[in-house]
Amino acid sequence: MQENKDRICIRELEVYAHHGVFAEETRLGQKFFVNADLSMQLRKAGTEDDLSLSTDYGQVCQTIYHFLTEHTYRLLEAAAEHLAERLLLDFPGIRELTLEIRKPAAPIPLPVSSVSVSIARGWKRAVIACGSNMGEKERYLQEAIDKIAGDIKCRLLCSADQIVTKPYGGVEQDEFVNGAFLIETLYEPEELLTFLNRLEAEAGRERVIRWGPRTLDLDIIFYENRVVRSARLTIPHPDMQNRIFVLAPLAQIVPEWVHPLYQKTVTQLLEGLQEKEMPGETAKGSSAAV
Ligand code: A4P
Ligand code: MG
Repeated sequence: MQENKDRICIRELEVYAHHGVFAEETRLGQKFFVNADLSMQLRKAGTEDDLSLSTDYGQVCQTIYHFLTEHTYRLLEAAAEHLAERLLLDFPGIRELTLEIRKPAAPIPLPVSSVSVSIARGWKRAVIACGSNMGEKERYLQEAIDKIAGDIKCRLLCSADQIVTKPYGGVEQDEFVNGAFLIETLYEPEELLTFLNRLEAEAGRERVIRWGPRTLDLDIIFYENRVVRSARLTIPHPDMQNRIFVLAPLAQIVPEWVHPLYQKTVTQLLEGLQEKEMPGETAKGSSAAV
């Protein structure tokens, strides 16, 4: 797919506000200038000449103005971070933005014309696999999906059918119900993991045996095409390519998603695994129960 380069650009919006580390800055206030580049799809609004198919830049300016005058932050970084989030939440057409807040009269005793902070933020796509093999399995999965859909920083785009699967990994335990869903989120990967771990805890999840029984397991499979390797988090999920109970639901919702390390689509990974596990059988139709 071709990269979307459509933008609405706001330049040098002047706002008198009270952000700063020094007491005089928050007491007296000073001028700030805001630049914003809003990334969105403008083709339809352009061809139809219809404002309702675009984002009203007048309203965006009003939101920036009111937000910066009604809040006080010590740091430009904090003002920019919170303002970016507000714009992404309030204007659904904005997928990504860059935001610069400039302070022309920063209290620096040197001949500097201005300082500014510039950040880029946006909605990111993530694929999450879910599983349960204790208690009311379907209900645990459904409640997790409902909570994710209800979270202000997540949008549920689609979810796969739930499938019943045999336990994988050698632990003697009850069969699983598995699923997967695609979201757009404002959480960064580690924040998303913290949020998902909270949902697992709310479902009464206890971590006793590795790969053992659980009320709810939520694993981040993909986050955009990023590769993450930290102490807490590995993305893409390191064992996904060996699990039909992950790949089969994924093939329903994101068949063309390319694994950033293997450079294969989900469909190719699934077909490769099925061929390995069940040589000679056709890939399609054999993946529902594992
Ligand atoms: N972690 C690292 N990367 C990720 C990621 N991408 N997404 C860390 C989520 N978590 C990630 O996981 C241990 C730690 O992995 C987390 O604290 C997080 O910091 P866990 O869920 O607490 O422990 P676990 O589930 O026992 O281990 P693991 O390796 O995550 O197991 P899996 O991969 O979750 O597999 N059989 C069937 N049929 N269906 C299943 O769903 N699930 C498992 C567990 C075993 N067999 C199964 C199924
Ligand atoms: Mg897990």
